[in-house]
Amino acid sequence: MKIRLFLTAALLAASGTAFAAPHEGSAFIHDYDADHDGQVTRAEFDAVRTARFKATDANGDGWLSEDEYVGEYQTRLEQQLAASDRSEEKKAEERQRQMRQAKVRFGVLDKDKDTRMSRAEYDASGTRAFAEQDDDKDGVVNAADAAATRAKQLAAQQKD
Ligand SMILES: [Ca+2]
Ligand SMILES: [Ca+2]
Ligand SMILES: [Ca+2]
Repeated sequence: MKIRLFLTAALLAASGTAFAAPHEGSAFIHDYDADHDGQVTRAEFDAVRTARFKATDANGDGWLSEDEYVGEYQTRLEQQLAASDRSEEKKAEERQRQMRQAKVRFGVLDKDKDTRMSRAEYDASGTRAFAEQDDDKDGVVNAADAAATRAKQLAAQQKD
């Protein structure tokens, strides 16, 4: 709990956009569009990722432990859930699902399985996330990219 409080404070300091209500489906643009022009350049994305890595690395040792990684994710998830108009029951389901996925994700990203994530492993995950969002691969994520990505994710969810 202490770590979460610390992270919340750190994130508030790092990002003024953290508490605005994200429109479902454009959370990526909401999170990374620092100059609020409605699109996310790779430079904007990298700047937020750098700040986030620092905020996530609660003990400042240059590595992310699973607790640090999952704790930072949960802080952001709770903000998204708080801004969502879904029922409490749906939110509880979503929270459980997302937290499980966050742990799985940490395990996948920690490629050499030394139970800590290096900056290089973190950056590789960022590069993949950006590429996934940038549907037309022009190096900028705009509303059309976000809508296309969202449609694909929904289709994938309906499959399982
Ligand atoms: Ca922008
Ligand atoms: Ca650390
Ligand atoms: Ca694009």
